[in-house]
Amino acid sequence: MVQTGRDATRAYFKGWDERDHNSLILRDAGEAGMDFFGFKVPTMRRSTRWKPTSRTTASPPNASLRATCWRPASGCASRSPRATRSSCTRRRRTSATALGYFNPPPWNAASEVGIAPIRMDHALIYGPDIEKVQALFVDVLGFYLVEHILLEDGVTDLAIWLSCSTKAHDIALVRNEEPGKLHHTAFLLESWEKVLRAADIMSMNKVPIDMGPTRHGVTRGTTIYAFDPSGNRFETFCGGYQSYPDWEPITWTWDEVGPAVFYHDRQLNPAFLSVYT
Ligand code: M3P
Ligand code: FE
Repeated sequence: MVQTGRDATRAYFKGWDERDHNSLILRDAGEAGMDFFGFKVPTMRRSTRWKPTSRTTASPPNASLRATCWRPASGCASRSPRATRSSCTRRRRTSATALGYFNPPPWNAASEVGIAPIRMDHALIYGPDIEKVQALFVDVLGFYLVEHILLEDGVTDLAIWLSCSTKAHDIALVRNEEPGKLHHTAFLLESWEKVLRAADIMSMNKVPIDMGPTRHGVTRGTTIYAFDPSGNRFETFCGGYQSYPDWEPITWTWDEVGPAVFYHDRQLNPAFLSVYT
């Protein structure tokens, strides 16, 4: 990634084709994990009253709502250093891109350095109450369900994929007893070839690969998971399709959970599910 700044406690980065000042902030901490994950909104308007819909739970997601805060575009300070939280950010000041804003070439040297993801793509978080988090994201933040995997009972969700754009997902959630955990953050690559090239670069640099290169059934995305030196899992991902807000969600049943997550192996790797930060 391109480093775009540094201060006493933080380092700022972005993918080579991102226009904001940064999409990733790293800070020194005693443990791995994520402070917050931000979504852009068109205007800095406060969300109004909670209104449950038939598509979500009837009770307000108070705990989740409390965990969401609005912040001005310039303010990146986190109130709680460890909780996994989301924030909504208005468009930041336009920042320099590698290619510029006038008559740009399709790529340049910056887009060839290292794995060189285009941009931040999504995060996958773990927690116990998927229904309430889904209600928050759908009814309050305006996301829509793209895909979900059902548990053995055929009714309850094991995992959900939500989008606030035409990307196959902007955030995903997996049910887990322990709340407030990060499974991975994902960075977007242009093609399957770039995913393979990423695996080569990881091996050249002895980066511990967790899974892949392979393909997800869910989203049809191609993927590698690896760990950074702090122990956070990251994904280099090439998206499989585009989705739309009026899209009928895709359902994966429990008997097909293996190929839903890893289409070629057709089975889940227990360490993949149980290691999170
Ligand atoms: C993805 C994705 C899990 C599934 C992960 C899927 C943790 O990361 O990008 O679709 O079960
Ligand atoms: Fe992912």
